[in-house]
Amino acid sequence: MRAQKQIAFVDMAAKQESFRDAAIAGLSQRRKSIPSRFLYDERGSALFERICELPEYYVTRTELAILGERAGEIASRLGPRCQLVEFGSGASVKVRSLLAALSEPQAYVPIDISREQLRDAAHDMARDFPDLDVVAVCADYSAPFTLPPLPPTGGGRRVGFFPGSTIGNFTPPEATSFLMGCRHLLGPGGGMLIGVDLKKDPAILNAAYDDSAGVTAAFILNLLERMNRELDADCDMNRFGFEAFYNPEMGRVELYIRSLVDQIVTVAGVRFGFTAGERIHAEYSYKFDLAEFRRLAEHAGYRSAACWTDAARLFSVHYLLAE
Ligand code: AVI
Repeated sequence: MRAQKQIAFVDMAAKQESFRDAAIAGLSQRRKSIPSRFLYDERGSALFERICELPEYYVTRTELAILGERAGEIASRLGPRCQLVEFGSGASVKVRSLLAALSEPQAYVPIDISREQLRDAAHDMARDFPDLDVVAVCADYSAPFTLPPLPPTGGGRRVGFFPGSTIGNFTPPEATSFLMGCRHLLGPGGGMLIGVDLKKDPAILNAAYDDSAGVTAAFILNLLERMNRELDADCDMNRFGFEAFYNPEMGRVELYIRSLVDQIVTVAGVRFGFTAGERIHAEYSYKFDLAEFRRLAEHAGYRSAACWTDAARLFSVHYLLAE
């Protein structure tokens, strides 16, 4: 048994872009848009958790099944005494089966923008994995940042964990620079374990992103309700709708808010005109085939070391090594 391990909390999120600035800048563009990271306020995060439980949203349960069923194989690829750095760790759920399977993992570094959830999750992880150093970092991992000094690896590999196909919410150039940034953070010999949603029958994708219970619609339209709550906006929710569809040419699901009528909306004292049918872009969710994702990883300076999928080939988990 190793000595009692430590838990540390590092706050690097002081200078976050404000929702007000992002909303005003995004709504001032010819093609209106609001960055998808603003979907995740308290209500948005709760709605996203409900999305993960939806029968149509295969993503979460399929990835969890791959991580659970292949935990042994994945652990032996990562090797003994590794440090896991999770980007966007949330409640630290998916990492558990992996940590439990790893041989003598040394440290877990959850990185998340949501301070309270990060603090709670770090304490739970330290309690449930008493042999692990837990270094929680409050930061926006999609913006450049440096990690605090990490405990020595004890000879193991430093591995980034980025589940959920959140990589698909970046455009491909953004995904490439994110992966390059991770490579620099993790250092020589670093690895990345990434969940990547696969291209498939568009009917499955359309159902997953426009579910019959309307939870995804509520999740996306919450951007307007968040503006009403936080930015003194006057969006009338009866005058906006939701639209989501798979665009096969671009290989992505596109999610929008649609104005149902000609109208003027005030947000933080600024007036924005909408024509009937005009859209606000809220999110992309890119889908890849295995070779496409490997090419993207190669551009970012990695080689593909292993890849696991479910039997129906809905989802993939890639293990990349820095070249
Ligand atoms: C977080 N991310 C991977 C989700 C996705 O599938 O792109 C976000 C989401 N948006 C609507 N449904 C789920």
